[in-house]
Order: sequence, then structure tokens, then C-alpha cells
Amino acid sequence: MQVKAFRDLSKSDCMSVQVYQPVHMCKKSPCMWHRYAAAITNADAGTGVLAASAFLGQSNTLGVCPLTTSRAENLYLCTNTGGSTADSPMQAGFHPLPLTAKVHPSKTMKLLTSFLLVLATVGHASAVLPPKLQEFTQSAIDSGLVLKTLNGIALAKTFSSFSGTCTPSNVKFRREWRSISRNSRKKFVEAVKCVQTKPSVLPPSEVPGAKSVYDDLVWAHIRKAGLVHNSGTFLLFHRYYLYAYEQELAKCGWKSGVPYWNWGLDINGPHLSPVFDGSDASLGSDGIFIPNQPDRVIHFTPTLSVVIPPGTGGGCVASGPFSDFTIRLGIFSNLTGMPVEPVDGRGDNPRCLERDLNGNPLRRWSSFRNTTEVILSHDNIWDFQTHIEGDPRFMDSQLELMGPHGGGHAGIGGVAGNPIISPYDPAFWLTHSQLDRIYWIWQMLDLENRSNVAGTSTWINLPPSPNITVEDTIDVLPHQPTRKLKELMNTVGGSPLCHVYV
Ligand SMILES: [Cu+2]
Repeated sequence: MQVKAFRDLSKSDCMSVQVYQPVHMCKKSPCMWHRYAAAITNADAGTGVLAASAFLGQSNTLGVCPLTTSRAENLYLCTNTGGSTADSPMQAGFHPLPLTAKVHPSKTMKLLTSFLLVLATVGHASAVLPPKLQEFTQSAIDSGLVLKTLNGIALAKTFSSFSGTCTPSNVKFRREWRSISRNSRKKFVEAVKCVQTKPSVLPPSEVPGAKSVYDDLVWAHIRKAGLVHNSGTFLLFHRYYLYAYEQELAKCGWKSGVPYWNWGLDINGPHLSPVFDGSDASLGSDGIFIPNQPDRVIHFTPTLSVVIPPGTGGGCVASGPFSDFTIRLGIFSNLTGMPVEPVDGRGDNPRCLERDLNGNPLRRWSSFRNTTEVILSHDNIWDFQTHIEGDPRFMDSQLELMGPHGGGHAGIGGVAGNPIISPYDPAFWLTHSQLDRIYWIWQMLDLENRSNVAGTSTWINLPPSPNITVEDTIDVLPHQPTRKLKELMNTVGGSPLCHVYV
């Protein structure tokens, strides 16, 4: 079989699905074999090529082989029935393996009408165990290269999991903020503002402070706060919650996925990040700097606490989008725990959006090392969820308390640092998109064994509640109906979810 140069491949070349096996060491440097790679080019716009290939590593060393480019977006790996062999996978040490599951040509052609899918995980991939942390070098972990590779693996594996109404041609792509054009970012901000101005559908007598659809969504979080944090529903509730937001954004013109904020890129200071630079293509600036703020001490138990030094802001968002945003619901005083329904915080208390951007918690809990470790160190849902959330019942060191999720919240600080009303900060959704991305990557490494739940349905099991099952339900009322947890397990399951991360 002949193959073309990666860089010369076009849509029309990619007619079949193929799995390659490396038989020689990669010739290009720096380079180590890895088991899978995936790449994507403008698939969202319907103009490019989505290529996802699976690799079986010859050695135990896993890493990234950049081949002809360091940009994953330009990495094409697929076979064709003719053409040049220059710079081919064969030359690079990949040999085609026979297919165990063929994609029917006519079906492939259908996919080509929207964008091209080259998929190679079927069959062989399922026999490959998820990679292990020790298979990667520390520098590859710390630079984010491994997380990027894992995202590629997850993407490759996702494409054998589509079902129901979710297909490769209608799946929503959730992208990192920086990989969205400035123009599109502005459109995203417009859509958020649209959600913030659409009238609430909640009865005013019930929730007087809810004026907009955005308030409604915040309310859905407030009333569930005591049930969906440090509990068995944490990951799936927030996945569904993000979906609900995505649907409202779509009605306001944003048809793509909710962007995500890759924390690891901003550990040196989120105030320097394009997410928060205060331009009209950002989510607004840091809060106005308030000098001499005390350290924030979060007491988890009488003997376990975390101390976070003040960030670079502290006051109301100073400039850019959302500097004029009024938040309303939920002033919670004398907070001793999470509210359980029925809850307070229904009143109208107009105030500004406060932020206190802070690299300290991002460095401690949400770095590339933290997120990569949480994915690769746990093989069951209980361990994974308690570590990603830093469940205080089980974490016995400051290193583990908070977890990547808590670090992401504390990295924004202010309103986003409040576990009950955090969705009021538009950055909440980006940090939770990143959380769901990590969850999705972890699941996709072994979806069959990672489609279950563990734990109970109350915050640190207070008050005590029974263990949950996938038959239990969650809702984002009034905007999204009650769903069984099992319906939310697969992000491309189609009922209702249909998103991937690129
Ligand atoms: Cu939450």
C-alpha cells in the first residue's frame, strides 16, 4: 500500500481507515513513540480534515512524535490508494496493519461532506491499555505535551463512541480560548451577554433575584450546591450544567462548544492570560487591585486547612467585558456547609463581579503536572473524582486538598472562588469546560470501564445519603430536564450530549 507525505494529504486522499504500527525508532528528533495520536484541522468550520490515528508503541516509552510539525493541527496520518511515498508513515517507521473494522466507503463519503474523519482506533485500540504516568518523561508532563497527547488519544477513541443523534458532522468542538480567533471570541462574549439579558423564566415570586436566563442557570447551581460537590454526582452534574449553558449560548448565536481554559498555560499569572487581558476579546480583566488583603485560609477540617496568598486583584472586574455585569442571587453569610434544598439566596442583591486572579493555586493544584497526574494515576471513578476535586475526607496533604478543580476556581478568585455562586463569573464555564475535558480524557482512555459512578448524593456525605447508581437522576431546571446519570456518561452519546475537546 502506498502512502503520501503527511503534508500533501488532502481530503480526497483519505478514503480509508488504517492503524499503523511503528516498527523502527522514530528518526526525527526530539521524538518518542506513543500509542496514539490525533490531529484536527478546522473541522469545526467544516473545511478541514480530522485525522485520528492509533499507534501501538514498540517500546514502553510514550511521548510525542511531532513528525513533520510541532502543531498537532497539521499532523495528518492516513492512508491513500496512490501517490507519493515521500515523508510517509512507512519512512517514519509506521507500517500499516490490516483493518479489523472497516468503515464503509459510502459512509466515509458521507462524512466527507461535512469534514473528513480518518479514524483508526477501531479494533486495535481497545486492546491497548491506558498509558501510565511513568511511561512519560517529567519534562514532557510539565510542558503540557503529555496532556495534549492524551487529548489526542481521547479524541481518537471518541470517534468509535458516537451514538444516537450525535455524529461526527454535528459534534460540538470545545476549544482552548487561545485557539479561537479574536473575532470568534468577541462573538462568544456577545452570546454570553445575550444570555445575561434574556428574561428569566423562573416565577418572580419563587426567585425574586432571578432577572435573566443567566441568573436562572446560577440558581440551578445554588440549589444543587449541597448535592453536587464532593459527591458522586459532581462530574456528571457539571457536565450536564455546561451542556445547559451551551444550549442557551446556541440560542444566542454561539453554535460552537463552550471554550475551555487550559490552566497549565497560565500558572505564571492568569492576569497575563488572553482569557483575562481585559480586551474586548477576553472575559474581562482582573478585579481592581486591593492592597494588603489577608491570606485566604480555607478550613477543610479542624486540622486540615489551605492557605492561599492574595492574588493580583480583589475588587470588581476593572475593564473589558463584564466589568458592568451585575450579579444578584445568593449572598450566603455564616456559611457552615453547603446548602441543601430549600436554600436561601433567592433575593435580589445587585453587586459587581469580583475577581482576584492568582497564579499561586494554579501552580499548586492545576498545573500540567497536576492534571496529567490526575488522569494517569487513577483507574477507577472513585479515586479519580476524589482526587480531581481534592475531597477533604480522603486527602491528607495540602498537595492534594483542593485538587485541579479547586485550583482552577481559586486561580480566578473572587466570585469564582465561592463554591455556591461561582457560575456568576463567565470564566466559571471555561474552567469547568477544562474540568470536563480532563474527565473526558480520563474516561476515553478506557470508556468501557470508566462509565460508572461512585459515592453518595450529598456534600462529603452530609447529611448521610445512600450510594448513587447510574440510574439516579440530575437536572438543570428550569432549562434542562431531569436525566439519568447514565445518559451523561458518554460526551458523544447523543442523548443529549454531543461534544469533544480539541
Ligand atoms: Cu459547582
